[in-house]
Amino acid sequence: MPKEIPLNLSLREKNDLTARENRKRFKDLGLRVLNMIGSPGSGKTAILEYTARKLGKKLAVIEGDVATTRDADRVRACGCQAVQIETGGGCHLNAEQVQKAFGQIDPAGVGVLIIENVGNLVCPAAWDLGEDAKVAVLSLPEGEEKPSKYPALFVRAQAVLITKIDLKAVLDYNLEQVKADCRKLNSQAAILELSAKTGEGMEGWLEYLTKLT
Ligand SMILES: Nc1nc2c(ncn2[C@@H]2O[C@H](COP(=O)(O)OP(=O)(O)OP(=O)(O)O)[C@@H](O)[C@H]2O)c(=O)[nH]1
Ligand SMILES: [Mg+2]
Repeated sequence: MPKEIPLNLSLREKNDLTARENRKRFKDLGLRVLNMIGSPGSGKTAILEYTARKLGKKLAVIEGDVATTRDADRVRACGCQAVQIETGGGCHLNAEQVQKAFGQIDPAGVGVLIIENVGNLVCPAAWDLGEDAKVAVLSLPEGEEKPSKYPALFVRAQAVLITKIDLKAVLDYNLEQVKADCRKLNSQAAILELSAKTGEGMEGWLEYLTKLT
């Protein structure tokens, strides 16, 4: 039966209703769901490729990009289900897009669903998709001031993945300052340092995922 949505709701209210439906469906299926958010090129898909190689079919991924199916193709090639959403210009995913994309996933045997949001440090943080937690991805080449300049994501994230740490020496990056800035915004978030390129710190991320399930 088609669902009834009152006409006078704002876009945000409609989104939140659908997000609630998603959350219930995920819970009923026993799925843990993460909404991964970070700047374009911060290394989100690289982390998912690594994760897919380790978790295989226990992981499913929904990819959000403005255009192309490249990220879903990359992650699928590493051994898990992956569905691409092309927003055609939209700078963030919404709950309805996720609901439709999830319809293409076979949940049997899947423990964790990770939604890679459109590369953007601002807009995705404001839209609920029905996830259990938002995960911020912050890469060293973006610079040290990003958490302070774009706080909305870091305030809401349950985990901050500081990635591309293999570049620390070249970039002369003040990791301790960045972690202190993150903690100032959100004292509860787990902060993990890692590199999808060298694998350094990735066991901490995999452990974080294991504890979710
Ligand atoms: N040195 C280094 N490079 C990395 C690392 N992770 C990703 N990269 C590189 O960073 C670039 C962007 O990586 P992606 O994983 O595509 O980034 P993304 O966040 O998914 O990008 P969008 O989907 O466009 O937002 C690629 O050239 C990767 O090879 C890392 O840990 N270390
Ligand atoms: Mg990507």
